[in-house]
Amino acid sequence: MISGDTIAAISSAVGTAARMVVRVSGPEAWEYARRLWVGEMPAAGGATRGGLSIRGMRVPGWVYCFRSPRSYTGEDLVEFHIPGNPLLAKMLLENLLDSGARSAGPGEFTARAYFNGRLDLTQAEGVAATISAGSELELSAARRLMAGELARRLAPVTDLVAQTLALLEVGIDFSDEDVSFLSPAQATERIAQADGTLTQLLAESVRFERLAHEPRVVLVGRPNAGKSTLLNALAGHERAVVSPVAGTTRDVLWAHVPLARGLIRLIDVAGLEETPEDSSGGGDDPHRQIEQRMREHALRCVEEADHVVLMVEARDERPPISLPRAPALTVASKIELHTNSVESICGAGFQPARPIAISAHTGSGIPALREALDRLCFGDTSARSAMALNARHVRAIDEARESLSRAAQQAGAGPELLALELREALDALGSISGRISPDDLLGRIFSTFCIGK
Ligand SMILES: Nc1nc2c(ncn2[C@@H]2O[C@H](COP(=O)(O)OP(=O)(O)OP(=O)(O)O)[C@@H](O)[C@H]2O)c(=O)[nH]1
Ligand SMILES: [Mg+2]
Repeated sequence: MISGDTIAAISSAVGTAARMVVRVSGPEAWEYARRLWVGEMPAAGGATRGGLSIRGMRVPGWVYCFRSPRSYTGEDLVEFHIPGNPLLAKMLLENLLDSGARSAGPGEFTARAYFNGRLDLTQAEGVAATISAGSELELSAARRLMAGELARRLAPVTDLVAQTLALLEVGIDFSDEDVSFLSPAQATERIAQADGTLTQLLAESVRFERLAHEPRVVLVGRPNAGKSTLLNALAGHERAVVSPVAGTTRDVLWAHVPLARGLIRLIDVAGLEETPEDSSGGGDDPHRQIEQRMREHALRCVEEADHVVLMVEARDERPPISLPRAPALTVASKIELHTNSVESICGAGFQPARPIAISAHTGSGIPALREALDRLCFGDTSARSAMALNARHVRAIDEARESLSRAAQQAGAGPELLALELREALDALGSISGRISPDDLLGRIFSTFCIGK
C-alpha cells in the first residue's frame, strides 16, 4: 500500500449546488477532519450528521468516514458534505491545508486508488471517461470500463498466453529430459486461439473517440425556410438573427442542442438557392462574390457534417434544391400556416423522404423532431452494448497481436524464440490493466504446477 502525504480538494463541481463535497485522503485524513468536526466522528467508519467549525463559524453538514483499505483511494479518507456555497467549501479546504494537508493535483485521488490496487488502469480511465461523458452511450461505455469489464474480457486470453509461455519455459528448462510439455502443434493452436480472441474483441468493440465525438447536424434549405428560427427553438436561446428578409444568415452558426441521449452540435448555414449560373466566383460583382462564398461555406458544412437535415417550407412547390449528399431527415416548416394535413400540403420539395412537420412558432412537431434527431445521432444499438476501447487499449492489443503473429511464424524455430514473442505479447496485454506484470502471471501459473523435482 502506498502511503503518501495527506491530500485535500473540493470534489464537487465548480459553481452553486445544493451540497458541496470536500475530500481529504491520506494517513492524517481523520486527524485533520477531527479538528474541524464538532462532536464524535464514527470511529469504525460510516456517516453521521452534525456540524463543522470553519474559521470559528458553525456550519451544518455530514461527515463520511472511510478506513483504509476500504475507501475509494485505499487510504483513510474523509468527506465533508456541506451546504452548497463555494466560499464555504474554499474556507473548509483552507482549514484542512492549514492543518497540514496538501492540495490534491488533478486526478490524484484516482491515481492513489490505482497505486493502492483499488482500481486497475482501465477502471481509472473509466472514471475519467465517466466524468467527461457527453452522451448516454459514452456514459454507459465508461461505466463498463469502470466496472472492470475490459480486464475481465482480457483475462482468459492473457491466461492462455501466460500458460503457453509457462509450458514453453518449463520445456526449455527440462529440455535434456525425455518429457514433452507442449508440442509445436499445440503451441501453434494456442497462439491462433489467442490471436482469434483478440481479433474478435477488436471487431466487436467501438472506439471511445467515436462515442465521444459530438454529432454535427447541419440544417439546410432555401432562404427563409425557417432554419435559424428552428436553431433558436431547439437550442433554447436566441443564437441566430431571424428575419423575414431572405438571406439573413450569411455565416455558419452553431449551437448545442440537448437531446434525450446527449448533446449535438446543430449548424445553421446560409439559405441555398438553385446553383447560380455563374459558378466561377461571381465575376466582379461583390454581392455575387459574397453569395458565392456563403454558398461554398454552406456546402462544405453539408459535406463535413455527420447528418444533413433538409428544411422546406410546407407547401413549397418548387423542385428540391440540389445537395451534394442526401438528407437524413426532411422537415416541413411553418406548419401552423397551413391547416391541411402534411401529406396534402407538402410540395415537390419533400421528395423522397416523408417530412417531419413542425412549427417553430407554436412548438408543434418539435418533440417528434427532437426524437428523430436523437435516433439519428444516438440510435446505434450495436454501439450500445459493445465494449468501448480507447487508443491506448487498441495500441496494446495490436502490439499483442503482432507479437502473436511473429510467434506463429516462429513456431518451427525453437521454443526460445517463441517464448520471447509470447513474453512480449503478455507485456502488451499486462500494460492494459497496468496491474498484472507478466512475472506475476507466470508466478500464478507456475504455482499451480506440480513438477516435484
Ligand atoms: N409562421 C411561422 N413563421 C416562421 C416559422 N419559423 C420561422 N418563421 C419565420 O420565417 C422567417 C424566416 O425565418 P428564418 O429563421 O430567419 O429563416 P432562415 O431559413 O434562417 O432564413 P435565411 O437565414 O435567410 O436562410 C422569419 O420571419 C420567421 O419568423 C414558423 O414556424 N411559423
Ligand atoms: Mg437564417
